[in-house]
Amino acid sequence: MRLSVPGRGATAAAIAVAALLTTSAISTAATGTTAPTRAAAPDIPVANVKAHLSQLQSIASANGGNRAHGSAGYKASLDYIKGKLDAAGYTTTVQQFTSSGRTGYNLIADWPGGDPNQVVMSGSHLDSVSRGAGINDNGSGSAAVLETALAVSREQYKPTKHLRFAWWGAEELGLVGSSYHVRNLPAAERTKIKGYLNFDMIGSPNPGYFVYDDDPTIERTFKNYYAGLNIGTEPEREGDGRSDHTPFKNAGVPVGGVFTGASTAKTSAQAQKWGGTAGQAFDRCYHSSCDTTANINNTALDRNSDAVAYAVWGLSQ
Ligand code: DTR
Ligand code: CA
Ligand code: ZN
Ligand code: ZN
Repeated sequence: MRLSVPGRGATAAAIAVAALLTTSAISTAATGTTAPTRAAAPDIPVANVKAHLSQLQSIASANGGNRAHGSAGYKASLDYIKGKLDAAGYTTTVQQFTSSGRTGYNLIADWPGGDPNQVVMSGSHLDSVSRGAGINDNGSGSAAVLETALAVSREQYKPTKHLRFAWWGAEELGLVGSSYHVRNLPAAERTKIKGYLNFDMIGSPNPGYFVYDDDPTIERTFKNYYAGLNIGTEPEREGDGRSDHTPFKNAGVPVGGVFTGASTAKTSAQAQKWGGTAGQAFDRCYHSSCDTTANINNTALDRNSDAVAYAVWGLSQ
């Protein structure tokens, strides 16, 4: 679901304009001056996102069925993501912590370049609950953020701001990894983060399209993306403060994100607006053993993966 600047009806002229817009500046023939322009976000291939989900599923299956904090499945998930990022030219850092007597890890990946005093950060928790593989919660966010980071590398994107990506450990134990990270950030580093975008459950099988109503600029960015697809969104209300954006928000960092719903039932008004099944949970496999690769709505995953890229591009230039 590419949302190109000229609109989705791709005429030859629109394609030509889109091509021009990917350059850093265009000269205006009339005045001879140059106007700064914005690079269009790429269409994230949902097949690539799904391939990462298959890998996370295989990792869980080979390690007792889950990717929970302190397990071999968690560490293997982290190594998988880190390997892809290292090969793509990221500077990666593994941050270790202890929770409930077990070692946990956050993975931080910096894309070299951009203004170090203006950081745009995107993150997802990588741990599952112990009951299952955690493919919607939260392989979905983890894979979409990974594929967006890989798209940055493929395009050799040179944003004005500095891009950072994160995969958090032990979210399911109470936002442990992200809280540890924020607590250990020096104040000077914290204030450089101009926005933190969170992606936790973005491919629910009976999806809703929820946008966090936190920072107005970030919220507007996601709403614009959905407006371009003609999809009405709703503010995220299923337990505000229940994911890794909360420690950032509490530290004064502007936050935002999207979410497709957990155990709350879809109303009939929502089913009319978004399709799917009224009276049924957005994710009937939430925190269950059936949260496997079968527990993903491809359309929602595709739209939200593209929303990640749209926001990362849009907020970094
Ligand atoms: N943090 C969740 C599920 C969850 C519930 N409400 C929200 C709102 C926004 C993102 C996520 C969630 C979990 O990992 O279980
Ligand atoms: Ca896509
Ligand atoms: Zn969860
Ligand atoms: Zn989650």
